[in-house]
Amino acid sequence: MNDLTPEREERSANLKGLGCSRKRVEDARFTQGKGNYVDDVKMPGMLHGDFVRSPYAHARVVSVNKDAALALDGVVAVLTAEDLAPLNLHWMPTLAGDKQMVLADGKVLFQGQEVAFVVARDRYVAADAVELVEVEYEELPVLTDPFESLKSDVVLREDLAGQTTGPHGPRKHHNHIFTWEQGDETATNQVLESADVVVEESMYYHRTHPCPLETCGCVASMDKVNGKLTLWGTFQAPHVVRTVASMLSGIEEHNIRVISPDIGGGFGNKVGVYPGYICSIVASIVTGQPVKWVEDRMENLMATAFARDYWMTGKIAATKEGKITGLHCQVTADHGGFDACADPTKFPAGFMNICTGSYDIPVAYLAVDGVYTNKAPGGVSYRCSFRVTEAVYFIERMIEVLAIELDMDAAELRRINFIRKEQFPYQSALGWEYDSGDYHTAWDKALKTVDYDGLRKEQAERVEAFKRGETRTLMGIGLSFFTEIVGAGPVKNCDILGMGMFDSCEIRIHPTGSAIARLGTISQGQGHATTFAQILASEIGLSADSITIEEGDTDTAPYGLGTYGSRSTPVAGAAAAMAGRKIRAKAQMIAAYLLEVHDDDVEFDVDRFVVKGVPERFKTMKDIAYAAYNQAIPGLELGLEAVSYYDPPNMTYPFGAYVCVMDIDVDTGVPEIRRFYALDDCGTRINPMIIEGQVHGGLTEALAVALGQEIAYDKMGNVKTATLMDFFLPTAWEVPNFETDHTVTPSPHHPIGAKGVGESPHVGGVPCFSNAVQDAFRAFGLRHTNMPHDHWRIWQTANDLGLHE
Ligand code: PCD
Repeated sequence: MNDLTPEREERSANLKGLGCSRKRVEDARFTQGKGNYVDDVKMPGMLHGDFVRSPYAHARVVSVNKDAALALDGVVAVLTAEDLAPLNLHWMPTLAGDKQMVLADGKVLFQGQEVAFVVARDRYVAADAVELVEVEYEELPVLTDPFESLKSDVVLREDLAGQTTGPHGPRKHHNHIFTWEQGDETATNQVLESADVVVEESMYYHRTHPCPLETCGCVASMDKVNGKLTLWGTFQAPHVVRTVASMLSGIEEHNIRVISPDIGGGFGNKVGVYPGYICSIVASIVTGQPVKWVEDRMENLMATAFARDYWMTGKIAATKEGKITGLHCQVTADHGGFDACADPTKFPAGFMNICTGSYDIPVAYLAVDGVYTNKAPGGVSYRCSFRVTEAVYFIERMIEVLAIELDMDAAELRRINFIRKEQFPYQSALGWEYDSGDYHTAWDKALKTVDYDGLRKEQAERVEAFKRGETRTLMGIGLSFFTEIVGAGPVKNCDILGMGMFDSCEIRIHPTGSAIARLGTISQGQGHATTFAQILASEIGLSADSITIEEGDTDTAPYGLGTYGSRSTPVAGAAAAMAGRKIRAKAQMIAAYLLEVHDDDVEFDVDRFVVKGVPERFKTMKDIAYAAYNQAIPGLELGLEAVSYYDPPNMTYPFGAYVCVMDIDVDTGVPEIRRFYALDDCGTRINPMIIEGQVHGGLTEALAVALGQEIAYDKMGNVKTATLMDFFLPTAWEVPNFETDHTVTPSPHHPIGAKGVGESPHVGGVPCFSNAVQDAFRAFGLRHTNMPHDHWRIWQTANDLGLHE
């Protein structure tokens, strides 16, 4: 913007538009405890629901006795599957085309499964009554391992017995869900057979959980007088919830109002539809009173959407010089008791087929088998776009393993295989079109900043010192280069439950030159109220401070598919820019009329329209807004409003280069992160400060997943990590200082060139932390060891390598 005269520069700065590190407008209420979360919704006569949950991972429900619970003072109702069956609500459709029990119908399939729903005067009475419901179970054999499940005679889903085809094609076994194949298997196998070098590696991306600070919950309020159902909830996709609620309940969609108030973190956990929502709605319809259901932490960890649980085997082929020639990837995906994965319909394994990563790999093949086990359903993209984190972890580990096999430097191996700048838009072997990228520039900048060569030298010296017995710490240099794929749509490729994945923005300019804009997305902490106003400020020339952003109320917001998969900027952000341009187009006509010149003789200049070549003749956007309501202009309607429903032509492909330097104490297994450098390229940057916050948050969650966070089960299907005593949630204590950096490669198809960024640091961070741990032991013969790298497992790795002798 250095072409601006000082005066224009000042006007431009006043807008607080694109590129401004504008302070988050939502923080005024958050930092003062004035946020309005679901649990803050309190209504007269409101009842409280709580679940009776199964202690067993697999059991027949022989009987449920509600008598003692119903006898407790304050208990209003106890619902079981039998009560829901006449309404046909004892099962519900999942986002993956499967169906899921709302309340146990004859059997339970995972520990923590919902068996009965108690409704009581207050939360405490409800909890007491839960204890009084007597359920008789008959235990069944438990399958927690997907490979065993595929061989077992035990039929997990009796409701599907005999069905040889599912929503995603043929089923090979009664516990098999689908096989999803992408790419050319024959060609890939041919390359693997004739290649100079082929390495094979198997890895497990463990089951974990998004664990937002606020758990999932809702308040359902059925007004029997006007027939209107209002549902407040922790929903990442409020409009989708409204449509599903309408389809399930038969209540017409205009009579359902879904409100997502402030949300205390989503991370994919709040995309799916949970039994608690259905039960609360039914309970409110039955009792005629509002019903609140908010799960506790243990319920959240045990029963709501898990993430990952992918067993991945890769084969990578290369020339002796390290040029990759082919990639084969076979995945066994543990989906738990019901296939409730949140993915676009045509992608039963999400965007796992971006597993060729940032590399120019001519042929590739991917096959994913989905399998039922006795674990919780879900399968959400915890801070990644539909399984991208699995894909990126897979390829970034395969690269490391190939580097070991070739005895090559892993940074150099990446460099010679990167997709080159001039190859964009790039067609990947598994069917994606990467919109833009400049990987070499980013990589060189990253390596130079951290003095990569110096680090390798230091590492080699450390290895020698260790061998001489002078030190007991090893140094790991973790590298990762990732490409994300965010912004689903386009509608022709991506839908959820048949609803195309577009998004929307509606703007209304007020006469005094301020505005309200509503979008189909919903912030869960990302700061949309701050950043969407910035996009609009630059488009329409009104200060971001004069623009209110509203999301999450289906009675007022235009239809949208919600916020997950970093899609808000690529899709709703684009809708905002497009709606802004419509406003500008009308404003141009108004300005021309007011200035008494032809439409083509005025041009937009930051916050005004000026007569071309006569900058002193202008009308500001404020003048124009006023005129739009108060001046009868021939041929123009009054008012200044616009709406855009945006169907993106493609997804956006943000990328980044990360380096982690770690010192590992071989005797305790404790890793000390010395340095973490993250370079992100998300195209045009809307708010650098918010981006930095997003990167810090995503890296923190990456650290968690790589270094300890997991949902672990024992053989009986007991969840071993159902409290924050056992489930690792990092705090300031564990989190290192993160250094952030960037390059800017705009998206060629996005109206303002922006790509998503919220998930990137997680996607790139997990392999970076993991590679650092593994790299520390490379000199001692380690090829691969599975995450999470908690202290005990790191110690075990050192022990297995004989480093404790
Ligand atoms: N941005 C800027 N620039 C650019 C891009 C972006 O500035 N270029 C910014 C925006 O505006 C916002 C943010 O940043 O505010 C983000 O964005 P994105 O990327 O677009 O995204 P979104 O859609 O909005 O969001 C979503 C994401 C996700 S997906 C996740 S997980 C996470 C993240 O986001 N989550 C969260 N981040 C966050 N943060 C917070 N605080 N919280 C939360 O919860 Mo998924 O799928 O759901 O799993």
